[in-house]
Amino acid sequence: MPDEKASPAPSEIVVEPAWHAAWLPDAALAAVGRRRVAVVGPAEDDVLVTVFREAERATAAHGGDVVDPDGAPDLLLDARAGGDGFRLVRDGGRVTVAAATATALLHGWFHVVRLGEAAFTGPDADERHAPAFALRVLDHWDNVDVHPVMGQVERGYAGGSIFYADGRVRDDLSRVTAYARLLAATGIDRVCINNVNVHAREARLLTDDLPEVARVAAALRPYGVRTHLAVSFAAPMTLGGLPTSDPLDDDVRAWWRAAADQVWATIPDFGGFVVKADSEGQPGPFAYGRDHADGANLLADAVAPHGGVVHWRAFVYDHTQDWRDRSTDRARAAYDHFAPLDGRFADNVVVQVKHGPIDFQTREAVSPVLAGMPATRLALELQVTQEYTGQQRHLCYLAPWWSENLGFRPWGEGGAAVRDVVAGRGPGASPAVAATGGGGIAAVSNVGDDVFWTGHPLAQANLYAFGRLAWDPTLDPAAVLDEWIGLTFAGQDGAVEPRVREVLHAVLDASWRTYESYTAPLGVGFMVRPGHHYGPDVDGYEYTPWGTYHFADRDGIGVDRTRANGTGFTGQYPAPWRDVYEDLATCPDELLLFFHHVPYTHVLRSGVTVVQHVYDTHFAGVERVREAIAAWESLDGRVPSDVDARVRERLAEQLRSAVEWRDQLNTYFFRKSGIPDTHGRTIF
Ligand code: GCV
Repeated sequence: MPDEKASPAPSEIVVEPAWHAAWLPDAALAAVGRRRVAVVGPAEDDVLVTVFREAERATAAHGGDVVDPDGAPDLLLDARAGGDGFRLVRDGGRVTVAAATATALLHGWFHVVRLGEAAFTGPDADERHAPAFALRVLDHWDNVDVHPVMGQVERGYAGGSIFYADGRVRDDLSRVTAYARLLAATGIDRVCINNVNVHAREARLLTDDLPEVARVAAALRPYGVRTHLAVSFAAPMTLGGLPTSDPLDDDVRAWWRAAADQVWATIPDFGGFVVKADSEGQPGPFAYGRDHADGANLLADAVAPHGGVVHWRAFVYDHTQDWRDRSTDRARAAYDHFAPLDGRFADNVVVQVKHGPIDFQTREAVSPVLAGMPATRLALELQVTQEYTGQQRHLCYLAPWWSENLGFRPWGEGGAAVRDVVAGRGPGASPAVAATGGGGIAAVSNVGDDVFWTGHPLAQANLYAFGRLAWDPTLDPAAVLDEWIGLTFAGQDGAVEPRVREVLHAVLDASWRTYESYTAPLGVGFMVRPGHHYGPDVDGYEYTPWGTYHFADRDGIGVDRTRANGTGFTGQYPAPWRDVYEDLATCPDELLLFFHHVPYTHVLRSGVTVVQHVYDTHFAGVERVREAIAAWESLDGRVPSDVDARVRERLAEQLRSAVEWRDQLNTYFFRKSGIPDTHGRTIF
């Protein structure tokens, strides 16, 4: 056991052949595995035992050794230091990683793994590494039962849940621990294990099934990952038998306090609750004439004695709109509901805001809520699962998109960025927001019980990149991809064949823009098949209650969200964006149809008309997919055959689907406008 005098323990390492090793194949451990490694710290800490076992696993696979700290280790891992994160000191090729907690030490271990040989051969250094965000959460939209419409994992494209099977928590949770290991290697340390749409069965996780939740927590804990639950606002009624869930009712308050007490009595390191309230049919405070601060503070009060957090989602809008009503704008809804409540949320409430004002589209503006609540802890919510970005059948490396969102500066050049706001460092941040470090970041996971975890093997890169950007949002997405390639495709010597690296960059680096180019254009969004959201259907949502319209007619297309003539949404932004978006002349091309209704003949800043842009990008997008296929095929045996086969199958579907998108979109725009393609290409 690791203690002040660590010595190797008998190996209990289990090899997991049932699923793909993702970014932690043993080959990726080659550099550390060849060294002499020592671990010191409190032996009773479960996570320190994990660090020790990781060192054992690596050295057993690659011929190194786990040694006592006084046995001249090449790598000393020491959990007795102070400060946040971990400190890495390299002195003449000898590396010491020191941290105050075993979890931080584990993150330091994986940092060394990631660096490989460079960890030991680089110049002398003394570096401190700490995560940018205190809260780094993955949300699972997993149901215990298989939902008749949504399946087991809502918007899941990688099979069933890794947590549940046969209507209950799985007996064998070893895969959950393997998942926690992958997450720890990126720096993620919190997971919410059930869907924010909390159905009757899943609501019981909070009470009757708590011992089962405790088993999941125990499976995540060795890798320093804490468990959260999504709860139903109506739980006092549906589970507690009370006549109301009114947040100001004393019995309701007492019920939530007792429920929280029981949760923490069962799982002492439990993280907190996630709540989707008054949204898409979920219950909430509106039923009692209360607002979202009343609702969130009710739960915050219950979890506060335990140091718990409430992630309260800002995804609140009217999903029963009338398409004839041009004055209601879904994009406005979150700001209209939440910005007036700024300053009223308790210190342990995090308001979780989708990156865009609508719903995880391939392209939309950054949500103005992120700039409108300086006295509230805000979290940025991203979607790793590819609901609107190809459903893990299309290649779509999302890190460049997330990076744009994190780096967006709502107050203009020189001002704070979104990544500063959610770290509690936005302009005018209240002392409480600054002191807590803000609300951090959360994302919907893309993982299921598929052998490759993510359906498309290359969609693993998105999960990896989310974790890395959650740790350091300033990282370059291409560099993050390079890390992922280096780990995932490591050969036995720990190195990656140059051609493999080259092809993976070629097919992934720009894949988000490729996907954008053959789907909905210029920020207009949606145009997907209703319900499952896969494939094109330009008018699929046009006359529905969901509030996602493009207003195409024979002359033009787009949503007028200006203050001058439209819904006034542009006014929710601070300067300069409120004016940049308002003015056709300055609005960025890629968001033009998000903010303006324009004629098809409108000339973009790029110099081409809107309709010609649609034709050009849709033809080009399909060509990019063909190039990706050719590049992948050129690998010819350089990647494992199971990965190769799955990727080829997905690429074939991507091409089929991209052609369908191209032809439907081009034909739609041609039929509406009657304007031919200037290059005379085939439009049906
Ligand atoms: C979990 C979108 C998705 C829903 C999801 C919702 C949300 O509307 O289509 O499946 O529900 O977002 O984020 O709550």
